[in-house]
Amino acid sequence: DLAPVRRALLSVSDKTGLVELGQALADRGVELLSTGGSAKTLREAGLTVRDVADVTGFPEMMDGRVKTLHPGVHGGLLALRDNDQHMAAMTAHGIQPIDLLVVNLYPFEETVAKGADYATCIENIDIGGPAMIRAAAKNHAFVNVIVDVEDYQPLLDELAANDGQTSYAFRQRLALTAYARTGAYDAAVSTWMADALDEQAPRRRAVAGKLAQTLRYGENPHQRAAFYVDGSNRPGVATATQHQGKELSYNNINDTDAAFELVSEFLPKDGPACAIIKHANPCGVARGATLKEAYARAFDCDRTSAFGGIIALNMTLDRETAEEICQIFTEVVIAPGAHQEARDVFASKKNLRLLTTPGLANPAEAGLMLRQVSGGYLVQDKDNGRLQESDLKVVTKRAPTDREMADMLFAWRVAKHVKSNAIVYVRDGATVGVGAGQMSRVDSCRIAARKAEDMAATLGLDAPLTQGSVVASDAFFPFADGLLTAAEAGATAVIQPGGSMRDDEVIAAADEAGLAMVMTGMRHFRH
Ligand code: 93A
Repeated sequence: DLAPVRRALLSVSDKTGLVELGQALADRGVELLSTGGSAKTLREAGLTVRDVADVTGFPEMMDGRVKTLHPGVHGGLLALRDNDQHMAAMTAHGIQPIDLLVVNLYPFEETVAKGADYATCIENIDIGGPAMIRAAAKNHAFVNVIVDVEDYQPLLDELAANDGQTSYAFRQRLALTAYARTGAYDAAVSTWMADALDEQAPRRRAVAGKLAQTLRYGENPHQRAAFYVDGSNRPGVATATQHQGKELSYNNINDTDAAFELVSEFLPKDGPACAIIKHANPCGVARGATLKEAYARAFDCDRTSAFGGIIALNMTLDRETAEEICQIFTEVVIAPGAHQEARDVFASKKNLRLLTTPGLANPAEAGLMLRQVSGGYLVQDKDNGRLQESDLKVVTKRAPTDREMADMLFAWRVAKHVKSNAIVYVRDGATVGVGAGQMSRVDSCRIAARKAEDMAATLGLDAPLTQGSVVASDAFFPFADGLLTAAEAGATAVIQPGGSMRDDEVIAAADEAGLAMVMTGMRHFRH
């Protein structure tokens, strides 16, 4: 199953390593064919190269849109070397076999990332490159296809080990890499275009991504993992700059994303905010007069869980906040910027990863969410639901006070980011108890209240901070029991979707307990 490499076609946008590869191939006696810019680079290095135009009998035309799209190229890539008819066709039409294709595509993803205009992005959609890659990959029984600079050296090693030939297994792996690349490339085009047209219909959006990073392991050390980016280039963990600390792990990426999406609910113009995440759930979210205070108040929601957490801030990290954060062990801090002084403070904390983004995420932006199930994917719109005070319906005799209203809106935004069943107690713009991921809503109410009691003991308070708090529930209370648990914990106002068969019972119980309650008409399940 060894196949010789006698003729190579090199057509690359990224010229890194091209001359070295060309030289090594030429040294092995391989004939080099090449397209305009690649041929020029090779010739300037003193190598002998034949122009593809010479093979096709056509000049490169239409601004390079048509260079390699010709039977002289595709026949040479696709012909089965052990098929007499194919070989006869080659002879009849003067087509010569191409045994090695080296292509890297027009930098479409990079062009989009730079914020290029529509026409520039269109011009950077490579057509001839993917066509050749797919042809060569299909014919991997005989042909080698390289799409990544990283594979140049392995190719040369393979040729060296096999006297100028490659093994079938080697070519198979190259073909696999090649199809992964063309698949991701077209997905990037599709994602860009869907964004440009603001198209959200799942059937018009491709689901794929580009490998950004091979991770050390997945959720657990025995699971392999990788990070793929979709090319949409939104502010977030995928596009953040890491300033220090070890490489992000799978769980770090997942939690950092959760933290950043949550804190992005709070615009800087409304003041500093901080979210601390553990296991993808918030264990503290708060506003503050300063960023340091926002962090300290978020920390005070659940100091035990915050240890080893992921912190997201909605403003540029300052020195004071950085010093406060350094008091305990934290895995990751993400913020839309960090002052040099703050970075200096972190410099001694070698394990702390600091990420900065060009801005906050836009929680109102449309997008898709993807989840894998056995045998398929579930695709849905991102939960970008957001409410104003005017969207809420007061259903109790007592209307909420202004303070309760502000806290309810805060609690509702947090609840959207808590795994169901989600219960969030908030007082004065800070969570004071979070109940997450329970199968029963009443359990979430109890757990959140109990956490507040534990914190009261830690902080030496007379009463838990749930006294005088408001409570948000991500879905309706099916019975009055959850609501009554919250009232017992000291909550005075409730925000919930409503829509239960027993809404009347729940409203009556709220009235009896003297609670104010508003209904949102919107649910925020998150699983
Ligand atoms: O515009 S294209 O889609 N039309 C083609 O026929 C074609 N053939 C190769 N782009 C084409 N290519 C691409 O040109 C390759 O994928 C590669 O990225 C680039 C190399 O061009 P040059 O050698 O002129 O720098």
